[in-house]
Amino acid sequence: MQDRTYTADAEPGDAVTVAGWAHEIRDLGGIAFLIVRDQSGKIQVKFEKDEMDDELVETGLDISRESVVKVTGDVEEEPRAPTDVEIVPEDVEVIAPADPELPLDPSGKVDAELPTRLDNRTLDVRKPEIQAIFEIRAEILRAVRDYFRSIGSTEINTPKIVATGTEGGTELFPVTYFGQEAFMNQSPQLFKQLMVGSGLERVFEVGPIFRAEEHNTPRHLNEATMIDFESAFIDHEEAMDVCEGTLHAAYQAVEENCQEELELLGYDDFAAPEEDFPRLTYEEALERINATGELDEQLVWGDDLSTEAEKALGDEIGGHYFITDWPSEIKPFYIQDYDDDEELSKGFDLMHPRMELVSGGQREHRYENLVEGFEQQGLDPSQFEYYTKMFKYGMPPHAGWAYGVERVVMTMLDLDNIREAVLFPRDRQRLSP
Ligand code: ATP
Ligand code: AMO
Repeated sequence: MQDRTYTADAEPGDAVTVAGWAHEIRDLGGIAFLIVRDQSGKIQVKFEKDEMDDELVETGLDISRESVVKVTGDVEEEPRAPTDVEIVPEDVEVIAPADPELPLDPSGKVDAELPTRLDNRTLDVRKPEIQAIFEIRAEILRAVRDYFRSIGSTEINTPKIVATGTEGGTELFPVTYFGQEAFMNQSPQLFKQLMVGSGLERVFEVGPIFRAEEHNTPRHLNEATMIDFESAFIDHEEAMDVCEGTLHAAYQAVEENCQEELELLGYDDFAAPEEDFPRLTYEEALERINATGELDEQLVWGDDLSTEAEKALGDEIGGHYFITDWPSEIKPFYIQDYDDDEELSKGFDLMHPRMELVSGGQREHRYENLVEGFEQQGLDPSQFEYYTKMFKYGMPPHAGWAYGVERVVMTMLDLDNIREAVLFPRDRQRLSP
C-alpha cells in the first residue's frame, strides 16, 4: 500500500491515507467518531452527519470494531481529539470486516483470562501493552547479539533433532527419524562444546529447546528459547563475567530504547542493575538460607535448592546473584570438578530473586575425565561417541552457560506467568495455536 501514512505522523494540514484497525466507534447523534489504530498509535476520524456525504457517513457508522479500514482525508487540529488532531475523511474503505462477536476485546476494556488470550493471540497482541512485551523481548535479543559480537563470538545454529539427550534422560520428546529413535533437542550443550574445539572458538546460539517437563508451573515451558554461550580458553569465572555482561547490556538497552513500551507496562522507575552480581558459593548459600529460618527443614550439603529455598535467599539478596561451587553430584557430567576436591564442581547458576535464570560452568575438556563422568552419571559413553571422540583431537579448556529468554523477559518485566513472554507457548495442555 504505497500511499499509506502512519497515524503518529499526521500533522494538521496533511493529506493522509491511514490504514489499520477500527479501535472504537462512538456515535453521539449528529456527530460520530471512529478511532483508527495502527502500529504507530491511534487517530480520530470525524463524521458530521449533516455536512458529509451520506454514503460516507453510513460506511463509517457501519464499521464493526477491529475491522481493517483505510481512511483518506485531511488532518485538522482539534484540541478535543485524543491526539489533538483528527481526520476529516474523504474516503473510507472497509478492507476486511471483523465479526461483531469478538472472542477478546483488544481495547482492553474487558479483561480476558490468559488461556483465552493465548487462544486468540492475534487479537491479544493488538493491545499495545502486550505488543510492548514482544518489542522488549526483541530488544533484549538485539542487545545480547550485539554484545556477543562485540566480544568476538560467532552465532551458530545446531540441530534440533538429535540422537541423545544431555540434561537428564527423562525430559526428552521422542520423534521417529526414518525408523530410527531420535529426540527433540533439550539443549545445544554438546554441539556448542564441539564448536569451541573448532576454529570458531567462541560461539553463541539463540534457538528453541524442547523439554518434556511433566509439571505445569508458571515458569516452565515445554518449548523455550535458549541463549547459549560457549568459549574456548576461559574459565567459569570469566564465563560468569560474560553472562553478567549480556544481562547488563539487555537491561540497559531496554532502559534506553524501550521507554514507551515500559510506560505502557506501567513502569515509571525501570532501572537497569548497575552493580556486579554477588557470587556466593553453594555452601554460603546453604548457610544463608538456613539462617533465614524460612524453611521447615534445614538444608544439608548435597541438597538441590527447592523453590522455597531459592525464594528465601532471593528475598534476602534482593537482586541477581550467582551461586558457584555446586556439589558435583547435582551437576551434569560435562561440568568440571575441582582437581583438589572431586566432590566440588565448577558449575554455577545465575539467580533472579524469583527463579533460576542461568546454568553454566567450566567444562571437562580432558577425555579420560569426561568418559569417567559419563559412567558416574550412569550414561553409556558409547552413545555419545560423536561428542567424546573430538576430545581426543585437541579440545581446549572452555566454559559457557545458557539462559532461557522467556525467564529473562518474565523477571525483567515482572510478569506473573512465563507464557506471557512467548507468543505461542507450548505446555502440557497447549499444542495449538
Ligand atoms: P532448570 O531450568 O534447570 O530446570 P528449574 O529452576 O526449572 O531449573 P528444575 O530442576 O527443573 O529447576 O526444577 C526444580 C524446581 O522446579 C523445583 O525447585 C520445583 O520448585 C519446581 N518443580 C519441579 N517439579 C514441580 C512440580 N511438579 N510442581 C511444581 N513445581 C515443580
Ligand atoms: P539448564 O537446564 O539449567 O542448563 O537450562 C538453562 C536455562 O534455561 C532456562 N530453561 C527453561 N525455561 C523455561 N522452561 C523450561 N522448561 C526451561 N528449562 C530451562 C532456564 C535455565 O536456567 N546445558 C545447560 C546450560 C549450560 O551449562 O551451558 C542447560 O541446559 O533459564
